[in-house]
Amino acid sequence: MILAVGGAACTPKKQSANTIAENKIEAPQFNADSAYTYIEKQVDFGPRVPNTNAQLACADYLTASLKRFNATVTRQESSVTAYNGTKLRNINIIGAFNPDAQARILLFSHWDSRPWADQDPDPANRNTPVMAANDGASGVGVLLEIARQLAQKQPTIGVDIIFFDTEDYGVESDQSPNAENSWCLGTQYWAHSPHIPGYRARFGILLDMVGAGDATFYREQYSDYYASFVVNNVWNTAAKLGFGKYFINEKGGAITDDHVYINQIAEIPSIDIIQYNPHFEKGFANYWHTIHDTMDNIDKNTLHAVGTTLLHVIYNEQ
Ligand code: AHN
Ligand code: ZN
Repeated sequence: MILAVGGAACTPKKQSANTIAENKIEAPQFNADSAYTYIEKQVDFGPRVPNTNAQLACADYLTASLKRFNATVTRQESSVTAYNGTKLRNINIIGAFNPDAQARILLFSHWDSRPWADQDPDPANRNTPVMAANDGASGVGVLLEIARQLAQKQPTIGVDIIFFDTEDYGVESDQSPNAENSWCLGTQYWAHSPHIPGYRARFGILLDMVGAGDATFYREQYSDYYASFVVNNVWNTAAKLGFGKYFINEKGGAITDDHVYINQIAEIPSIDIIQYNPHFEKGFANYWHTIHDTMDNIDKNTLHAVGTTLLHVIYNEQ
């Protein structure tokens, strides 16, 4: 009963409105304005496409932000090879909170922008990079606000936040014979070569496209296959907090995303909170991978629902 307020009958002390009964820990308040600003800040660099100056500028911003929130920061830079043979500068940015704690949670999002708006209805736009306000920046913005909260109140458990690069350089199987494993290159690199050899976490949570007003998050199928206990935890927490209109407790799509490699290669049970509606033709929103993935679609209510749910999951982990 996460939101029950007030103490047991024998507790004379007045409790604050935020106090959570039944041994639940108090979670700090997620500030959606702050998360929104962190998204806007990334978008202001322009598309964060690998091998561009915007990539470098945004990497510096993300690194500096995590440092400002007192994380122990590792910037993991490498070269990865895209499906078409292009060498991509990959920059994974890792922030460790409570780094000495043995028990850890891993939170992650991709921060790169897709180089081509190949789903745009207008063929003239299909070589234009995506601004990636939702598909990239939204998850990072929520995690930066969580980082700010972690700096203010240390949870019992250790938390690692990873911003993965070069997620969105992939193609579908009808586009290239090399399409397999063409997505999530930064995550694949890290899963093979984690910043700490033998890195372990109790579980992982990926945020992907978590900022749009029309968002619904169904139970993604790889998440349920590898980590149903985490899906249950997150969706139950959201329901108790009153966010059931976003977190739909029904089967969603099976989506090849960063969490698949964290499950399969790093073997950390991990889930994907991703905007996907199995009742829509494309599943993804109609602005997905178009030039219309801009701040116009970002809604603070959705950021609030996702961020608040995550904070409760983090602070209730013993
Ligand atoms: C596929 O469409 C195969 N995967 C989607 C992963 C993704 C792209 N998430 C955001 N952009
Ligand atoms: Zn994408």
